[in-house]
Amino acid sequence: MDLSVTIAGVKFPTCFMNASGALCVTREELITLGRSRAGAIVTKSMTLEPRVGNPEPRYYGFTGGSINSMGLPNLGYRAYAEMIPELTRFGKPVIASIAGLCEDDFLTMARAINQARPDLIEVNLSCPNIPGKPQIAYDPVDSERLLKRVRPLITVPMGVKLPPYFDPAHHAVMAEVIRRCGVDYLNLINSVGNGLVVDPKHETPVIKPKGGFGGLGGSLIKPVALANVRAFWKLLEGRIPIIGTGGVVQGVDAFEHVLCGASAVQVGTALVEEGVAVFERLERELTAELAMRGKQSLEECRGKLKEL
Ligand code: RRO
Repeated sequence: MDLSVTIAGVKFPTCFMNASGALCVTREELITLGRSRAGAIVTKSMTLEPRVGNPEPRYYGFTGGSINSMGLPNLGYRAYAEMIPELTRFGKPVIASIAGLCEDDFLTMARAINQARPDLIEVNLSCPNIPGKPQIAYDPVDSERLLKRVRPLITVPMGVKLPPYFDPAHHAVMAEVIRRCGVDYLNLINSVGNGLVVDPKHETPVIKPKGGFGGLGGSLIKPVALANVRAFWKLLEGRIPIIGTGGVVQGVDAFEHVLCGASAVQVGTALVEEGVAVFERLERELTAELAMRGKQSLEECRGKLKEL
């Protein structure tokens, strides 16, 4: 089965790739993604300066999902800019994710990373884990101002990574912001921010930063991810491609994302838990899922959720 997809004019050899943050901080990890069956190499969200991130433990996997408060550990944008030419040689797209700690950081990084020519640039407006910094995308005015300043600096396709929204009114407001800002694709969703997982045996949280609060991922967030993919797909009338992220653990999860409107999917928790072998398994499972339903391609399924 051909699982290749095209997003904003860029061809991906398969629809499965890593979610930013999962096994994509160091050069070694990025090269491992390059050599794997992943359909793209997505970098960790980068900041102006290198960061060690929040204190450990800062990731915890459990039945049904994960919680993280990594705090943007990354090598700094200069290191990723230098690496991009090497990463583009794997014959799959490179997505450079940028996450400023203030608006001007996004502009500086957009200019420099654009010069390094990744295949796409993803503007992360949804990191939930920096103490004292709210998720930008929960403020539509800030989001629009930032995107309108960044947009002219980026000449490769520009994507935006959004957090989950939980109310149709918020979907509607953000869809208009996205429409007005010349966004080439959306990535939905980032982790479900500021959950709290408790270890009853030790009577503690399972991670250290922020009193145990962190972003939730994995199977437990799939319904939230699907709802956001579906809501934005409908509001934007299928005109802006969507990468679905959240709860992709088995092939059928990717099929559900595609039915809701996703063109491709990203894998976070399942990649961290299983390693890069996850991509081959997901391809196999999705191929079987499509074949069983007599589907010839992903395209014929995209957005075709049958409402009751
Ligand atoms: O590094 C993180 O703590 C982090 C980021 Br930047 C993000 O966008 N989403 C997430 O769950 N963790």
